[in-house]
Amino acid sequence: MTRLTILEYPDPRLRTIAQPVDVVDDGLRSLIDDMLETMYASNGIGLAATQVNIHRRLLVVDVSDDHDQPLALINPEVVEREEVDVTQEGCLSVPGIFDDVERARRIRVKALGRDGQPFEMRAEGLLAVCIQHEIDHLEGKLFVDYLSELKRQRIRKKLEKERKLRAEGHPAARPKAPAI
Ligand code: GNR
Ligand code: NI
Repeated sequence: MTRLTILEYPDPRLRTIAQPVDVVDDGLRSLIDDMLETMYASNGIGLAATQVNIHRRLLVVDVSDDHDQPLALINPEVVEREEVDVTQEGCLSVPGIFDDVERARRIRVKALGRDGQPFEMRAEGLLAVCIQHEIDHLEGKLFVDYLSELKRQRIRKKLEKERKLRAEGHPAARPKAPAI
């Protein structure tokens, strides 16, 4: 198992549109395990392959308190959306920033599992939000894209400043938990 490096906004690689996975093999399963390890180590509830600079349609989620409900979705597709809700979101690629985003409250998703078999699932609440947030990553989209241009500009400047300070050897205090 390997902990992977998470790209951070405004890294342009986060804007890459991921390509479909064509074979689910041991190499892909090993990547899934590395992504789960990386997600848990960062206290995240989801991680998209895009965030670790792998531009394939693959995401992992686990919204359980005990980190015992890992789920991998390969080539995921939202096939139904019901109701909308506003939730405060965070992102491991936009550390320390939290803001409200409107998304579907309930969804049906089609995907392949880590065994390569197609499945369909229903999700609601935080799990539904998280899956939509991760699928956005696969499209090169970040939650800050839903905020105003002014907010996004402020966030970009703040993160660029922190990055510069870190490069100079002044690590800015960084919240470990991205999420709620
Ligand atoms: O850990 C995360 N928490 C979170 C909280 C609210 C809405 C979405 C998320 S996803 C985020 C991890 C992440 O950045 N996944 O891409
Ligand atoms: Ni994210």
